[in-house]
Amino acid sequence: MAAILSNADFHSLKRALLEWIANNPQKKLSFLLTGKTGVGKSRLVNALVGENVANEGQQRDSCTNTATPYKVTKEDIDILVWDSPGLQDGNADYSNWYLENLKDINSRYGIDVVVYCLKMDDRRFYSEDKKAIRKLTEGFGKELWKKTVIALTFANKIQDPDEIDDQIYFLKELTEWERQLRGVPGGILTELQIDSKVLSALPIIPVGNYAGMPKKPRPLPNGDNWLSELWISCYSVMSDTAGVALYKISKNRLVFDATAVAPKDDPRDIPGDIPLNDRQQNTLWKRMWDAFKSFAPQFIARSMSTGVLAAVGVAILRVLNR
Ligand SMILES: Nc1nc2c(ncn2[C@@H]2O[C@H](COP(=O)(O)OP(=O)(O)O)[C@@H](O)[C@H]2O)c(=O)[nH]1
Ligand SMILES: [Mg+2]
Repeated sequence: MAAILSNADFHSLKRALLEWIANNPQKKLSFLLTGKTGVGKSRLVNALVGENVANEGQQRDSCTNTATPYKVTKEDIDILVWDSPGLQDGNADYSNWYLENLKDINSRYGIDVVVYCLKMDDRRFYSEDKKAIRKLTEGFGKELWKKTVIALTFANKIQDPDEIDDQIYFLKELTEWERQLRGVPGGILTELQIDSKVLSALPIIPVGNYAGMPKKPRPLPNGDNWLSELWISCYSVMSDTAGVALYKISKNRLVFDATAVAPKDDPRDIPGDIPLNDRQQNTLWKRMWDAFKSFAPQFIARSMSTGVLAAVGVAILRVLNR
């Protein structure tokens, strides 16, 4: 069988891709974390960024704090984390103030991804959260949901109270959250008339760190590695240039390992590895290739169909990661 891509082609494609990544114009990444105090925003963003950027367990209560982001620089990219618990505290004056503040941040710095945190083991979807979701939509427009990931935190704590089957119970709880968020009819986002395509693409990701759990690392009840899914979901909703910036700050942690499911790290630490399974690897390449291909017309022109390149793409990503 003839090789679909010659060695020389493979190497020049790899070089072109590396150069394109290195020349990515975006030098900052701006994350907005929102959700009630104590839902795990700080812990989640630390895991995502791979550094202790936000102080876990600490309350940033005063109004002045939202305007000051947590900051860290990685691979020459300034990472800004805006932490806004104030939208969900039920105080209408405050939440208006927070919203104006966020709009100001957005116009000055841009927000690359919004992570809306809800505590999965809460027995109910709080009206404060529903109000905050309405407010955010009024303030930023429906487009906001195109760059949002909904994180269901404390997912590792979900256990069947009847002790019959944790996995089934977990999937039932997940379905119930999905229904309350984007169910037709009845989901809050459906009520807000967010475009159905945007809604079906909106990632709703159970995430769970191990704090407070027995020290044994544990995957989610459905066996997923929550960090990998969170990472690829953020990558998927970001703009092309923001996605490359996220790839750059995470490159050393990405592991192209189809079999890895559960985080291996000490539960008390920020997880190191982000193992990507086959599906996640393909998602990464597909998005990256869509953004990159117009910079590599020579490869498309020379009898290499997009399909062929897509097939070798993951192989190239693996090589880049060595
Ligand atoms: N079991 C468990 N504990 C968590 C999780 N996320 C955060 N925590 C703990 O919950 C507390 C509050 O977390 P933090 O990130 O500070 O919440 P924030 O107020 O939303 O920023 C901390 O003690 C965390 O260690 C999670 O997913 N599972
Ligand atoms: Mg916090």
